[in-house]
Amino acid sequence: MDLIQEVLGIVSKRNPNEPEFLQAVTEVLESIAPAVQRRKDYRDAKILERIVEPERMIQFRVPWIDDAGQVQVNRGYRVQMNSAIGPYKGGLRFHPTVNASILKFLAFEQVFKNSLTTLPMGGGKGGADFDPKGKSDNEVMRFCQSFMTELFRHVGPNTDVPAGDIGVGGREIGYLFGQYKRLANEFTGVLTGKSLNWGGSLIRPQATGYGAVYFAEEMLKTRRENLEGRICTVSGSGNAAQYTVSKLNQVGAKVLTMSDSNGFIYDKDGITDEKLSWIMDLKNVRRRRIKEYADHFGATYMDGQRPWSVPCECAFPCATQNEISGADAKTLLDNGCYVVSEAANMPTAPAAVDLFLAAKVLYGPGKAANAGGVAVSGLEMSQNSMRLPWPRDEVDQRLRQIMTTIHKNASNTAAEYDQPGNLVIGANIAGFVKVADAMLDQGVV
Ligand code: NDP
Ligand code: 2IT
Repeated sequence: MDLIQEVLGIVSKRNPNEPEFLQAVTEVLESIAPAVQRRKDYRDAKILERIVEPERMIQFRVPWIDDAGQVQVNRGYRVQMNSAIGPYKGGLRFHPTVNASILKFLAFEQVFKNSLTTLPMGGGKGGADFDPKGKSDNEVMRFCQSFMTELFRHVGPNTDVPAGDIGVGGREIGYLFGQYKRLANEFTGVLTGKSLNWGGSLIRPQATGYGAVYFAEEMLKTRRENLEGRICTVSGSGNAAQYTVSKLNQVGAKVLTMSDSNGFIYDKDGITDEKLSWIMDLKNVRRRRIKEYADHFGATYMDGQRPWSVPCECAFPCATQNEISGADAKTLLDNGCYVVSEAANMPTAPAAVDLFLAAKVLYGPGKAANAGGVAVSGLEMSQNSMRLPWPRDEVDQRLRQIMTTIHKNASNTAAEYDQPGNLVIGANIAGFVKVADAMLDQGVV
């Protein structure tokens, strides 16, 4: 469709040197073309031209003092992409690779993901090129305080509600919240992923991983199968990966791998709950490298490699963008992998997505499969508004229900557009139509 290429041309011209943003926009726009074809009102209202442009983007200096007394300077951002269906909502990423391209791709994906959750949340993302690795707790605290000293004027419980992402977990959310409360002089649900005893929701730490497994179960149900006894590979060893492994163990699957940015471990006996607890302590408390698992448990460690060469039936990428290349996808398929559920955002490179779709494996794209994290963030917002926490079972039930609904919606939409089983098209169109209709209702803004 000419319009799609025309808009992609504008995006690439207006955002030079932003390959991740262009990749995310290209994937979404090309797959929603049939929906745009059907809707002259979308074309007349220039929905595509507007949806690719952030409503607002803030970039700011984050100065802080390290333990040696030296002044350090990082760059902070918040991308407020779309607020048609609710306040901006999305995580903060602290990682040395963070730049405008990465945050805009994440914010763009978030718009459609949040729409799929059925909850009233717009899309945003933020972060900084700060590397928490090797920093003391005090350094992380001073950084977070400085970051929030600027961010606080741009966020609020009805405006923009950040949460965690890579490099931002419970510790960072605590420091950020403390500084917000001090500056705004109010105790309010401005962040999600808070600790339980000061406004957090049960199941939020687990939600991304549990959700990605629930989504895989929904995909398998369409073939009257389940995860029991399935051989799985997982990448990453952070929040998303840990609770993916935990839920896979609960449903009787066997997980062979986990990784970090240095390499992966392969445990042929499976990463049991006991071994996973050890990893959680290693990663969340001692903050060390996954390699130590191999030394401790006598497993294999592959330096500088990703886990996709290990034969599996189900793959759960839980680390970062573009971590499954075309060559990795071919290896996975050759080895018999037929389920891919993305807990990470955009972990599969375009050439690999094409291979998965052509092979007609059960492929759950991130904006559907990892929506459980932000969905429970939405439930945390509801509980904060009511000032009433819900029990664990209630939140878990709602998470499961939301993942089932997302799968059904993506699956039905794919069928409606004559692409049964193609959850890329299904999720993108279903997420898009709700936001586009809201934009139409609200006029040219
Ligand atoms: P964490 O910081 O808790 O963990 C990130 C993990 O990924 C670590 O094991 C890290 O290794 C690894 N990793 C990060 N960058 C790279 C890289 N460039 N190459 C190889 N490995 C890397 O983050 P999360 O678990 O929260 O996030 C993981 C993914 O899940 C991200 O894509 C995120 O956007 C997505 N996600 C997270 C949600 C959440 O609620 N937290 C919700 C939805 C999606 P190392 O320690 O060596 O850096
Ligand atoms: O990518 C994501 O959906 C997240 N990092 C979680 C966002 C949130 O607001 O909970």
